[in-house]
Amino acid sequence: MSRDELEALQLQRLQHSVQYAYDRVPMYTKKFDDAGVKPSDLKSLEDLQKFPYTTKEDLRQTYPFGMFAVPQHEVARIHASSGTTGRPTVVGYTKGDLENWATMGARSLRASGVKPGWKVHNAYGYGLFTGGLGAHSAAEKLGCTVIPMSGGQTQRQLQLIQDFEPDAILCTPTYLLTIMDAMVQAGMDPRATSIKVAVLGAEPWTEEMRHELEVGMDIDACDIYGLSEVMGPGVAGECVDSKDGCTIWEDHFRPEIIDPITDAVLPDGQHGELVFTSLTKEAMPIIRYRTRDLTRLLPGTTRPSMRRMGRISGRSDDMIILRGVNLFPTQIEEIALRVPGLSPHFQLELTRPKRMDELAVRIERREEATSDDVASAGVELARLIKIHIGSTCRIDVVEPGTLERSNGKLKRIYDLRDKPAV
Ligand code: DLL
Repeated sequence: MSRDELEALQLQRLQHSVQYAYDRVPMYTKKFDDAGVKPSDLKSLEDLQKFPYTTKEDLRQTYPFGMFAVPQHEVARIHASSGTTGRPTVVGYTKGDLENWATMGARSLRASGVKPGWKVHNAYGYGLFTGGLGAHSAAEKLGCTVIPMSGGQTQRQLQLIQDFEPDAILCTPTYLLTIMDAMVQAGMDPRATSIKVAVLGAEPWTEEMRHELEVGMDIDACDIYGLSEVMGPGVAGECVDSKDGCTIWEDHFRPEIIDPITDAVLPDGQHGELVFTSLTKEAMPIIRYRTRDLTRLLPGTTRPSMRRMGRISGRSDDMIILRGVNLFPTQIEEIALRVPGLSPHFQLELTRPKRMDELAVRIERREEATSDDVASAGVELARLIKIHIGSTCRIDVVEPGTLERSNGKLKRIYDLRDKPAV
């Protein structure tokens, strides 16, 4: 399909999706009416800019099922994301939505080098989190044998990897590092397992981490992106041949990049906040959803008609301003991976004990770190952060596995600066 053909399809689907949302979801009816726009105003793809954004707050206000566009008996499945505060965000899928999701997930896995007939070890968490069941259906749809291990129980993961000999593993990138470290600890050679491909997502990661996993495990490691509000894993997937960012499945989603401060739409190539509009969703159509994820749109390569997204560099709500210096947690990760003995599992704690902001980095040591490594690691990390970011901070090196995780993800930032002192 050429780009022109794809855009013609997008416009046709977009017109339907916007009309459908307006007719069936009172929140959209009101939002469009308040903004003075009608679905019939959408005559070109650019006209989408006339429509208002949807935010996580809109989803919270319609909790639990107010965003659904079909009667409950047509909702085949519900997922929810916990979020950091307050009510969870609830999402629903019709049978048709689940079918499309599995198809896009299968496409993502296939692009990343997973092949039909392979054994796939799925270590994304099962349950309300979209990762486990989303990746499961994707692998099943592709024709793989799925091992639904879920997250956690690292020793058991090692045993099943040894005994079942999977060809691919699906999990968060930091969890694969935990698995790799645990293998070394257990005397296994991580380069000698049956795993050839890892499809990793659900949290930001870096090229440094890709390199470490690929070399450390002798695998191809590819990225997969998604979010519950839009669908789940498989909104975009990375191609193993190019490893140049995730291709967005633009026959089902229309992406935009906006300036998170002015809300203006930015041209391709510029960095900003990613916004998605669903083109085919039935249970919960989503119009111009502000993901808060920061990235940019790039031209298609392996799939020329569909655009890619760059790596997520951070979230617009995750940027820390520390004594005037802008800082994203991924910058700390890049630096931490250069220090022997340190893992990329860390949390940032911001306080303002007197009048100055203070940053503390709590970071887990590697399982295999020597006592010499640990002694010098904190000092070295503080030194590198000072050189590369310009900020002074306190480092606490903690034991492996001690920082709290949810769905395999760490809560990266504790901003206690505006909280009253206790
Ligand atoms: O994390 C869905 C998912 C599961 C994607 C498994 C990939 C693999 P949520 O829990 O709703 O859904 O979290 C969505 O996670 O807005 C991003 O901030 C982040 N995220 C997801 N994938 C990536 C990625 C799932 N590949 C939020 N790179 C998103 C960076 C990612 N961040």
